[in-house]
Amino acid sequence: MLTLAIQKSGRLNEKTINLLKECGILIESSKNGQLKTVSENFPIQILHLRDDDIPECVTDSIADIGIVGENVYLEKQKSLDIIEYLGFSKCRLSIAVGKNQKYKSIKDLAGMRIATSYPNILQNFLDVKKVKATIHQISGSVEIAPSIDLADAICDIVSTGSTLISNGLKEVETVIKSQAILVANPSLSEKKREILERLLFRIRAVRKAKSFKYVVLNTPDKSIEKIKTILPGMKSPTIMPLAQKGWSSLHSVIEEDKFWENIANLKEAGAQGILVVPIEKMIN
Ligand code: PRT
Ligand code: ZN
Repeated sequence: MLTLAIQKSGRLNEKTINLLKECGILIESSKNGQLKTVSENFPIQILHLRDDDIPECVTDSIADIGIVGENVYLEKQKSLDIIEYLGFSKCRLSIAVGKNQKYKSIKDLAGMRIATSYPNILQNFLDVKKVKATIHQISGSVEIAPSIDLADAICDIVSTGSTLISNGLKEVETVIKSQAILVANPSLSEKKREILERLLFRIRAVRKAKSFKYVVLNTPDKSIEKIKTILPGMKSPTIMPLAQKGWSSLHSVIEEDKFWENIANLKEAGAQGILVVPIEKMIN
């Protein structure tokens, strides 16, 4: 049995549970503050924790693996194996100053008081940039620190940027980019590693499927070669004749982020009736 620590509630929770569901792993949700739940159909038990406690729990082998924001993992300075970047809960840790404050370069941070909940990451960043500033560690509502004269700048998590704007701040430096990651204790037993590999296989199939789309289109036979170069597919596209002579149906997969770039090329090559369908799982 493998023990996975996940966030009990908050921004990571729903997406983590969804990922497990998409991997076909059924778990009970943590009702009535339950700390531990067991999967009905996969050898895994779930510890429901505050995200800040996850790196330490995995380090201390209370959990074998954990899903946590890279920002929290880096701040806690624990030495775990990063097994996989999961692509959700993307954000950045940024430095912001008052919107009317003059700011030309990072040197302008010298001598400032910077409020943050991420003192370790910030100190490391300032050291690398050779800037001397004072770090004020506060645990919440960092964005109001400048308005109550507790700090001259802040270093906090930014996603859309609207919290900064509504507090009269402007983003001036990105300290790190972050997303949810799967971390593991470096000394897992052989048996646990096997279960982790099975889990990872499923996570990768789900994630890969999300970045591809299944494409079905009709094409005049004379355009097939050209369309094949635009849509190479996993091995090569499937081509089937249509009832109408001189036409074929072509099935292939395409990377989601290349789709819009290629759609004009497909039309230009003569493709018609283009259908784009989501893929649930993708295994090479
Ligand atoms: O209770 P627990 O300790 O488990 O949770 P928490 O309150 O410490 O964390 P939570 O649930 O807020 O966030 C969990 C993780 O989600 C973070 O560690 C990040 O990895 C990630 N994440 C992604 C975010 C955001 N986006 C985010 N926007 N974490 C926080 N924010 C906050 C930010 O602190 C700021 O107050 O949202 C505000 C900024 O958002 P924008 O969209 O206005 O820029
Ligand atoms: Zn937290």
